[in-house]
Amino acid sequence: MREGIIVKGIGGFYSVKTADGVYECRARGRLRRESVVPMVGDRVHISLENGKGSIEAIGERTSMLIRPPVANIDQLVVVAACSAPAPNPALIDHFLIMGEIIGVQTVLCLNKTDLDGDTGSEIRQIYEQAGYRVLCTSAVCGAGIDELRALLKDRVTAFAGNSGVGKSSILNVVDLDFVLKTGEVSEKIKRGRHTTRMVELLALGCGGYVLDTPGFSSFELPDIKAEELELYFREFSPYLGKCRFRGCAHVGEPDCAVLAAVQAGEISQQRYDSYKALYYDLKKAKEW
Ligand SMILES: Nc1nc2c(ncn2[C@@H]2O[C@H](COP(=O)(O)OP(=O)(O)OP(=O)(O)O)[C@@H](O)[C@H]2O)c(=O)[nH]1
Ligand SMILES: [Mg+2]
Ligand SMILES: [Zn+2]
Repeated sequence: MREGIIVKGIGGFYSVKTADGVYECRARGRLRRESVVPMVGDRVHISLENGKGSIEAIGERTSMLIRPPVANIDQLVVVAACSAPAPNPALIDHFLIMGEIIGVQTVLCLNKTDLDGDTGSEIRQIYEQAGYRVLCTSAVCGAGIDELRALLKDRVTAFAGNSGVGKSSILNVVDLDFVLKTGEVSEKIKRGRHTTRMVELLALGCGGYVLDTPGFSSFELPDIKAEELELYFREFSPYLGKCRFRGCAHVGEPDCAVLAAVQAGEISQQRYDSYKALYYDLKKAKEW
C-alpha cells in the first residue's frame, strides 16, 4: 500500500502522486458502491497490481471547494490586477468570503504592480485594514515573487481571481519548471473563454502544491443567508452585537455600530458598500 495525493482526475482515472512517482489509478468498486467520489486533493491509499493502480481508501477531508472541485486546500490566494483588467472590489470580496466560508487562510495578491503601483497601494491599504495579508506582485518585473513562493512552500494553495489577472503568469515565475498557458486579455474577452481549464494540482519544486483555478468573469453568490454575511466580513467582528437593534442588518438602521465604524474610518467605505450590495443580492436570491 502506498500513500499519495490525487493531482488530476479525468473520466474515472486519477493521477496519484506518491513519494516514488505518479500512478494512474481507478477507484475500487467498494468506494464506488459507497458513492465516495475521489476528488483532486484527496489523500489516498493505493495498491498496485500488474502495473494497475487502485484507490483503496480516501482520507478525511479538511476542506472542500465545489467549484472547482478540490479537497484539502489549506490556503486561498485571491489574485487581482492593479490594471488590465481594473480591480473589481465586488469580485475580490466574493472570493475572500469564499475563503472565510471554507475556513482556510486567505491572502490577497495584487498583481501587475508594474502597470499601476498607485492603485495597488490604495487597494492594499483597504484590505490590510480589513485584516488580510496583501502581497504586491508583478510577473513581468518579478516584484513580490520571492515572498509569494515562501507563502506557498509546503502548503496546498488554490489561486482564484478573474480571467486575465495573471494567475498562470505568476505561477510560471514562482516555479520556472511550470509552463502554464497564459493569454492576452483582449483576445480572451473577444473569444469569451478562459485560458486555464483543467483542475490539476501542480507540485512546486520548493514543496507544496498549487491549483491554477480558471478565472471567473461572472460569479454565483455563495450559498449563505443574508443574515450570516456579517460573519464573513472579518473587520465587522468587533462591532457585532453592539448595534441598538438585535438582528441589525447594518444597512441603515439607527444606532448601528458597524455604520458608526464606517463613519469613524475604522471600516472602509468600499468594503461596507460591498457588504450592502451583497446583502441585498442574497435577500433577493432568497425571495426568488
Ligand atoms: N504587465 C503585466 N502583465 C501581466 C502580468 N501578469 C500577467 N500579465 C499578462 O496578463 C495576461 C493574462 O495573464 P494570465 O496569466 O493568462 O491570466 P490568468 O489569470 O491566468 O487568466 P485565466 O487563465 O483566463 O483565468 C497575459 O497577457 C500576461 O502576459 C504582470 O505582472 N504585469
Ligand atoms: Mg490562467
Ligand atoms: Zn448594525
